[in-house]
Amino acid sequence: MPKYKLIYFDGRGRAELARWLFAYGGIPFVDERIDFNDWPKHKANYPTGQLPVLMIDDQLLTEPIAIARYIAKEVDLLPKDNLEAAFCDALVDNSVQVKNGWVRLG
Ligand SMILES: N[C@@H](CCC(=O)N[C@@H](CS)C(=O)NCC(=O)O)C(=O)O
Repeated sequence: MPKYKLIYFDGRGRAELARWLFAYGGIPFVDERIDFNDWPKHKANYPTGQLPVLMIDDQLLTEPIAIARYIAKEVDLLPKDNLEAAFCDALVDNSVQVKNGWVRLG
């Protein structure tokens, strides 16, 4: 099994889904949290200048939903049937749109 390190700020936010999926699968991971006050020192080290990122051994994966989809596959939560999997993607994409609208209002 690869070594996983999830890097985010000290909050739930866009990393919590990944944490839940690791917990669901019983997969150990390093839950590294950066103090937001220190963020300006770190920002340039990340390809998109944003968090979360997931280190998979020495490879770096950006984008919270891509990270969640990857872990969901690793813990065998995705249907094998492509159409069933597309229904899951549609639900996730729709909930992201709802969340984005809510964040904009907040
Ligand atoms: N591209 C990501 C957004 C990631 C994001 O906005 N991360 C925030 C924390 S929740 C961040 O890194 N903020 C610090 C910054 O932009 O400098 C998505 O579409 O979900």
